[in-house]
Amino acid sequence: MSARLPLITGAIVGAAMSLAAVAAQAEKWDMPMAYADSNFHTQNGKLFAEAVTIATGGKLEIVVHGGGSLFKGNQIKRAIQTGQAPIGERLLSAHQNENILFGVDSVPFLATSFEASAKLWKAAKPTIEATLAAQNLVLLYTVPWPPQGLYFKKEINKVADMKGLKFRAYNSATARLAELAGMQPVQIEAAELSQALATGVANSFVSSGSTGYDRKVWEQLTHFYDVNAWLPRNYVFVNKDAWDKLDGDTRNIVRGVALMAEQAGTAKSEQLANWYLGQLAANGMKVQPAGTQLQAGLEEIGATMAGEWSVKAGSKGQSIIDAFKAMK
Ligand code: PCA
Repeated sequence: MSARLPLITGAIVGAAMSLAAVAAQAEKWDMPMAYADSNFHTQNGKLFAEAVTIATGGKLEIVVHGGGSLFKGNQIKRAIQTGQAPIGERLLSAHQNENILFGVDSVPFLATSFEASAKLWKAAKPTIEATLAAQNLVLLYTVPWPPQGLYFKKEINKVADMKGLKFRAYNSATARLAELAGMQPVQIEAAELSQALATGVANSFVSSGSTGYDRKVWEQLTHFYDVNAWLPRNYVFVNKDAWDKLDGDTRNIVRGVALMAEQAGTAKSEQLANWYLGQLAANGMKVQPAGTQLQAGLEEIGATMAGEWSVKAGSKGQSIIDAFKAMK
């Protein structure tokens, strides 16, 4: 009996030591996200975080901070690159002014449905992933916003009717669209959109039904034109140094959960797209397709922008477009 005691004691001490080792390795990652807590991207990000925490047995705990509460949208990429936060989510095309390739999903009328958006992403992903890797960032997953349409405070029948409006932009492509339509662009994060509309800083914008719904824009605006111009993506990414500190098993778990988050988030976006438009209408907005003249004018602007994008994006951009077109 007594001879076995040291063995048992040894086992207990051993177990306690390995528990202590696990506790010492446990990591907590803060994850800044730019959009409202109620937004579907943020909800999806929270599920991703929770699933990682569960699947790693608490070894890696991810805590989401939505609504730009930890870092504002336009600060998130820098915060991750400099290691102020290990993981975050941002609108990919917001970095188009830094590298034109990041704007591949915001070329008007290039990919106008969920199906086309998935193909375009498949064509672009290797290049985007490599571009991020060169910036010390690891791409985890992306989810598209529903198709982009135009919001106004009056009826718009042709591009000329937009002249002089103050147009809220969320990246350089949307600012360029404003310029080409004779409007004044003003860069505003979704988190500040309601206030910008209420104070008259902006009186029009392009976005999904999702953001119109999140920001209750029916309180100021009256018309939505459902033009399906493009489907921009949010992406979730990790600082490479933080990533390299994880052990191989944990990295595999994060990769697996990210894959499911991409599928779930994309399905949600598609499921909700028309529901959001229904909500805009239920709250009094006139939701309709663009008339023929407006559509033709927008397509002309789109063609100009696609040409400008191609010139700037050079051969890397051309390979993406060629790969995308070959999938059709
Ligand atoms: N909502 C975001 C980006 C695209 C979208 O649908 C926004 O308006 O900021």
